[in-house]
Amino acid sequence: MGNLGDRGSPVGRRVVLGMAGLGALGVVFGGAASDTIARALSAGGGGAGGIIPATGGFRYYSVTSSEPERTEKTYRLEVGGLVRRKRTFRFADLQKLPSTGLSLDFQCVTGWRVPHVPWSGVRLSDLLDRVGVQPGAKAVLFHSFDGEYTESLTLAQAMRPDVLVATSMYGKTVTQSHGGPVRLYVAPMYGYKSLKWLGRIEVSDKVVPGFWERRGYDVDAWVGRSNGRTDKATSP
Ligand SMILES: Nc1nc2c(c(=O)[nH]1)N[C@H]1C(S)=C(S)[C@@H](COP(=O)(O)O)O[C@H]1N2
Ligand SMILES: [Mo]
Repeated sequence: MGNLGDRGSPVGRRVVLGMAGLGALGVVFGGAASDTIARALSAGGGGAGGIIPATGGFRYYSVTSSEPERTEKTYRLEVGGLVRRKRTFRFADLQKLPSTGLSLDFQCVTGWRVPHVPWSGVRLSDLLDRVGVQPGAKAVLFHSFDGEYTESLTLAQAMRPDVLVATSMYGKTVTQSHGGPVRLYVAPMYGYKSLKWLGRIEVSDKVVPGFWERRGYDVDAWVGRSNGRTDKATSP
């Protein structure tokens, strides 16, 4: 994976139009390039070692054709919208906040599931408490610094204890391919809610359907209770 720059061209739209022609149901992703990267990672070439096994493990997904790069040093998380105090958090600022660990399954709506993934980071609720949520706030919107991907949660969902602004996965800083250095982990919902390369959080008066939700996936993405699927829940 080379130095591809900050923003790639979005491939999602093109791929989805192709899928519509097939009448298929399933999350589609960055196509051949992503498969190649996933194989490279599973072979250990991406420095991810054994954490992305060839089968039964994470698949690498991105709707952009290149990966955005932010290091622990250059990373910034902006938190704004309907908050009392707008703030920008550096990686080191996040590390100073109370840390929460969760070890729960990660399930993609296409069917793959990774058991017992150890995550840690700052609870989204703790972060929101720091900035103060204004009356009238009903939702939290997330923007990826890949420039394309978006997600949102209702405020009640965002305040759940199993929703993390994740800084670590398998005991190390979240890798670039997995959306590091900071991504969202929404434990009780399908993987598409767990936005990678988290750059901005905006507290809002309404939910805005995210990237895949504008393309047909459920906005309330509870594992086993949405998208017509019957998977076992990933979080109590
Ligand atoms: N920015 C961004 N976040 C994203 C995605 C994406 O394409 N771009 N894909 C989502 C989907 S569908 C899944 S299943 C997970 C995959 O996470 P992984 O690439 O770490 O396996 O990321 C989610 N977050
Ligand atoms: Mo997914």
